[in-house]
Amino acid sequence: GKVRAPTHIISTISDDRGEEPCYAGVPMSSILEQGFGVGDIISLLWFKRSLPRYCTKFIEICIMLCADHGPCVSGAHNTIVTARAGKDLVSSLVSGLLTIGPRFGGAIDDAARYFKDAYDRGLTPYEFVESMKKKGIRVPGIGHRIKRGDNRDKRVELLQEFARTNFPSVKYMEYAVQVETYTLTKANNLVMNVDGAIGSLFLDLLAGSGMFTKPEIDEIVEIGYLNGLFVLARSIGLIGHTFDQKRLKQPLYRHPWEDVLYTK
Ligand code: Q5B
Repeated sequence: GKVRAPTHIISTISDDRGEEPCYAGVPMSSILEQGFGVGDIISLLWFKRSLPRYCTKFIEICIMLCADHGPCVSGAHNTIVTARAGKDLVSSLVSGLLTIGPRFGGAIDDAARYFKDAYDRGLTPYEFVESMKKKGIRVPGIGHRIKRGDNRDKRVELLQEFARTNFPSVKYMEYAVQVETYTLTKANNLVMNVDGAIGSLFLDLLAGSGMFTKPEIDEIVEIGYLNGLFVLARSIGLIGHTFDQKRLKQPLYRHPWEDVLYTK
């Protein structure tokens, strides 16, 4: 019989060998015929399944709300400086993306991991926050440089509002809100941030949609899919900042001496 030569790559999400490309087995023409949006495409390519409309809508809202947050945040700042140094689009984009991490935008996966672990183990918000403090770990998804208890992040409110109306259950989000209530008693800047809102709500999406088994949820949280939402979303804004600087013909950036403390 025929002997198949061993392959060097295994791929399970897409296939371009036929008449038309397929995402998770769904042909491109069917994707267009069914009016799929970017949330559906993410569902197919990241989760390898079609998710219900409220889930894909939630994914799209995350992308829209995280697309940009002004020129002063870490990612945009790097992109602007790089574009002004005369570098190309991809260099400017990746220099901004490289700032995404545990402090800036890349706390979604850890927020999901820690909120899930604490909620599933039945820790009270007090026990959770104080145990993190003992370990010297900042609670991912909590804290913001400019948002405060009396100046909440509108994006967080919008995500919560959507989920309260459309999700079957928001138990992880409610837990994160209780955590925030406790952290706010410690300091006024310890609000739930957009990473915390997405991290906790995605746990509710995974657990409540009935589309994932428990081992699948554990694997998604362990591998860490969710920072991908911020990376994808913020790329839109970072590309915009690159074009903006080029359009404005901005010169090489040099930080002013007056804004540096020179000391021994
Ligand atoms: N403290 C975000 O810190 C920030 C604490 C905490 C316990 C915490 C900090 C943090 C976790 C990571 C996270 C996502 C670095 C943020 C984002 C996207 C963005 C960005 C934008 C966009 C801010 C003052 C005191 C210290 C700290 C304590 C702070 N956070 N304790 N748990 N989580 N959060 N990141 O203001 O006793 O004085 O030593 O790491 O979720 O990135 O818009 O800018 O869309 O672009 O620099 O929204 O919260 O405060 O470092 O001076 O700390 O609070 O231990 O206590 P800050 P610090 P002490 S959303």
